[in-house]
Amino acid sequence: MVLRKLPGVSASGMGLRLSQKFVFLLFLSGLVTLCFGALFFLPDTVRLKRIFLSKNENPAVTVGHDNELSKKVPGDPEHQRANQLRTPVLCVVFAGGLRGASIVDSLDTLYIMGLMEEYEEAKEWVQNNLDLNSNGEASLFEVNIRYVGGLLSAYYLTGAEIFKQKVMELGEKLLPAFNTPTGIPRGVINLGSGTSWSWGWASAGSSILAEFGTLHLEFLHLSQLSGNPLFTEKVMNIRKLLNKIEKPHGLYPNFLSPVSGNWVQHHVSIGGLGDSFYEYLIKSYLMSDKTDQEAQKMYYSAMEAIETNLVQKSPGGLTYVAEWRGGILDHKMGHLACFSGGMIGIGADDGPAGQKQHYLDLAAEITHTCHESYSPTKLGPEAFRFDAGAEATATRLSDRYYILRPEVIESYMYMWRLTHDPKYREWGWEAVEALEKHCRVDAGFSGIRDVYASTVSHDNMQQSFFLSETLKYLYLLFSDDDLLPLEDWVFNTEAHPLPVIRKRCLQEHSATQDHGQTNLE
Ligand code: DMJ
Repeated sequence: MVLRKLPGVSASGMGLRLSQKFVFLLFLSGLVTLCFGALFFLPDTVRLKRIFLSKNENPAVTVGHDNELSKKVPGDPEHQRANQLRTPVLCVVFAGGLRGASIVDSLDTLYIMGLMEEYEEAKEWVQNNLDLNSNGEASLFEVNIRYVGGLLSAYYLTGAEIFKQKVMELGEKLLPAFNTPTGIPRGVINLGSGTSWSWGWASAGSSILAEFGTLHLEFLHLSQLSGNPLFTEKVMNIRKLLNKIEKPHGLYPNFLSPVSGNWVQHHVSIGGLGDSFYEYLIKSYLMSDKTDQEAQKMYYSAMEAIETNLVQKSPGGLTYVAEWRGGILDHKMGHLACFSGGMIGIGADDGPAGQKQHYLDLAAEITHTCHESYSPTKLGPEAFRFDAGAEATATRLSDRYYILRPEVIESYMYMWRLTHDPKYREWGWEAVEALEKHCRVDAGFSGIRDVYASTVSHDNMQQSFFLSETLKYLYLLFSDDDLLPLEDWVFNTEAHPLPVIRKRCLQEHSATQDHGQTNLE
C-alpha cells in the first residue's frame, strides 16, 4: 500500500496518525454501541423523552429544580424546606412543553390530605408561573390527564377561580390537535403555535387508542364548566368513529390512522397503549349518572371480547390479561394493566344481568395476580410473564424496574371500597413499607432499577403520578369511604377526582343549549 506523504509529516508519523485514528474510531464505535445498548435498559418514559422531546425543552419545575419555592429567604423554615426540595437528587419528570407537572398534578392530593400550606404554595405557583403558551412539544394525552384533570379537580374541590380560568384557557389550546380529516386528534401538539403532529414512533403516523380514547371525562367537564359544547362534540366524534369501524373479534387495536380512520396494526392490549380507553368507557357511564348508555354498551362488549380473547389462567392458577398481536397471544402483563382489577370492580354492577359476581371475582383474581407480581421487595416490575415456567415474574432484565407506578395500589383501593376485605389494606401497607424502605431518598421518592435486586439502585426520578395517584390511592385506601365517595366522584386516569354530572344538570345543560344560551353569556 502506498501512503502519500503529507507535507511536513514523516512516513512513520503518518503511520502513527493512522493507527491513532483507527483506535479512536474503534473507541467511538464502542461508545455509540454502549449508549444505544444503555438506552434499552432505561424505563420507557425516560427513553421516549430523551429520543423524542426537543433539545430546547425546559425541564419541568417540580422537585429538584430552581423555581418559586427556591426564592425564599435563607434562614426561614420555608427556605430550608425549599432547599430540601432543591437537592438535585431527583430530576423532574415529563413536561411535554409545559412546566410544573408535579405541582399541578399534586394540587388535589395536597388539598385532600389537608396539607394547606403546601397547597397554597402550589396554587400561588399556578397563578403566577403556569405559562400555557409554551412552545415545546406536548403530548395531548399527558397534558389532558395531568394538567386539565389536575386543574379541573382542584377547581371542583376548592372553588378557586384561578383553576377554572387556567383550565379553560388550556382546553382551548388543545383543540387544534383535532383538525384532522377524521377528527381523531394527533398525539403531539405545540401549545404556543397550535400545530400538531403524530408521534414519530407510532407506525404510519397513527394515533394511539389510549391517548385519543382518554379525553372524554375531562372534555365533558370543560363543556359543562364553560357552556361551550365544542369540547363534548370533539370527543363524541371520536366515539362515533370507534363505534362505526369494524373491530377484529370485537377488539380495539392500539393504532388508528387520523387520516383514513382505519386501524394501522392489530395489536391489542389492556396495558400500555390501550389501557385507559377501556377505563374511560366505564367511567364515562358512571360520570353521566349512569345515563350514557352508549358508553355502557361499548364497555361491556369490549369486556366480553377481552374475556374471550385475552383473559388467561396460568398453570399455577393465576388469572391474567395477555396481549394480542394479530391473533397471537403474548403471555405478558404490564404493570399498567394492573389498573384493570379496579376498573372491572367498579363496572361489576351495571353489566349484563347475573354478571355482577362474575365481574367481582374477575376483578379480585386480577388484583391477586398483580399482588403476586410484587415480590420479593414488595414492589412490582414494569412487566411480568406467564411463559416458560414464569408465574407473574419479570423474565427480562429490562422489565425489572419500578417507577413508582400506582396501578396495583389503585386496584387495592377500589377493591377495598367494594368488598372491605382486609387483605387489600394489608397489601397496601406492604407497599407503603416497601416504598419507605426502597424508594425514599433525601429529596423525595425515587424509582428503582431492579425490583429483584437485594441492594436497590435508584433511578433518580420522581414521576408526577406518584404524587397524584400512588400517594392519593394509598391515602384513600386507609380513609373512610365517605372521603370522595365513589357514587359522587369519578377519578380520571391520573386519579384526579371529577364529580358525577347529575341527570338534573345534564337536562338543564341541554335545555340551555337548545335555547342557544351558554354559561359564558
Ligand atoms: C399515569 O400517568 C396514568 O394512569 C396513565 O393512564 C397511565 N399510567 C400512568 C402511571 O403509571
